[in-house]
Amino acid sequence: PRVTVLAGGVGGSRFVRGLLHQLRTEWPAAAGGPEESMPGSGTAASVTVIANTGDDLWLAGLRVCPDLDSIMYALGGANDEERGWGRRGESERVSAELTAYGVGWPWFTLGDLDLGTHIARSSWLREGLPLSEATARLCARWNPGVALLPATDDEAETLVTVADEAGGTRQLHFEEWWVRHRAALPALAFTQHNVERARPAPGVLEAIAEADVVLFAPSNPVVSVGTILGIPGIADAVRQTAAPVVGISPIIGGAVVRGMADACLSAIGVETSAVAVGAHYGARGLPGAGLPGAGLLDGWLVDSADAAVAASAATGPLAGIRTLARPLWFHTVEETAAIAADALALAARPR
Ligand code: GDP
Ligand code: FO1
Ligand code: CA
Repeated sequence: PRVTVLAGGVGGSRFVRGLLHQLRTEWPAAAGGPEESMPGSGTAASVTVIANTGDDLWLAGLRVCPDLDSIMYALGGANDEERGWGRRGESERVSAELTAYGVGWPWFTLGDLDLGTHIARSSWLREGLPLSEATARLCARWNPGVALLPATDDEAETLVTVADEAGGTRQLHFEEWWVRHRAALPALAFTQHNVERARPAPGVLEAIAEADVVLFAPSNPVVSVGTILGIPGIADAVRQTAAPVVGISPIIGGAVVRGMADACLSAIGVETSAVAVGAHYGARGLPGAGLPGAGLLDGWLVDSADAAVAASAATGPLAGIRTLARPLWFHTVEETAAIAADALALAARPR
């Protein structure tokens, strides 16, 4: 099957690693009865990841793409597993030099090895190549095992609106809000700068339209999946694809597993719960609850801890969405592969 995943950095890359493990070890042997067999079975498995580019920024004259790099390094086996971002075995000599010159952000560390990636990418961008082509060239070295596409080649950075001292508001880059302030400044709104001018990168709409299954990784619904869906044309492609669309909840038992999704969700008026996030994405073919237009999901995979609330929401907020409750913690790659298998099984259930 052709599987297309919308993904952010840490949650996205962990999930895709499990998905690849699942497809490589269980496919095609996993095909069970007709209900369990995957759409598109019979073809070789291929995975396209559409990555969030809202976290991207120019820093020290270089284009930094945190989520693309997190996915590329993680799937290429070069990531720092504990930190969740950047390269394993990293050193920070250049960063100290930049800080001594007052260049860049002293609280945002570009590691020496990671800087090689940013320099190579920026060099290609300055030659006039689009980000998607620069990403393909970087991936030629890391062999992530997926087609890794930026959501857009255009710059549409996520800005966070917070209160200022004078009683008004100001905007800061998402990375400043998250890394410098650790999400401690209450977020009033998230906006994508110049998003109205952004177009989906080459291959993005095709990957959604021609997929056998479309998955929303358990990534941040606002600043990862939300910003991908915010690029004009992408949400409509999800609404119109013939493939089943299944999301995996990043919220377990009313809490974010890690990160700042709760602060992001409250800014857009969505409760931090698996039911509320599923309802926010909405049921395909029905008027959307949160996003403009119709909803996006055929299926919503929630954690076993949320089984009862999801079942009781089936005739209310989650009406029109097939739900399945299974363990959703990414402890080992095998457990993560089982989550991916559950998502694919949910996608294969008849509508
Ligand atoms: P980021 O770009 O690095 O912030 O990563 P993503 O947006 O891809 O993913 C962040 C989300 O991953 C967080 O909101 C978490 O709720 C979610 N997450 C992290 N670990 C797990 C896990 O073990 N299981 C599930 N279901 N979600 C997780
Ligand atoms: N996260 C941090 O918490 N501190 C950093 O200094 C930092 C530097 C950094 C450099 C390159 C890169 O690709 C990612 C980096 N991150 C850093 C992670 C980044 O903040 C991610 O966007 C978040 O994890 C949210 O997606
Ligand atoms: Ca991110």
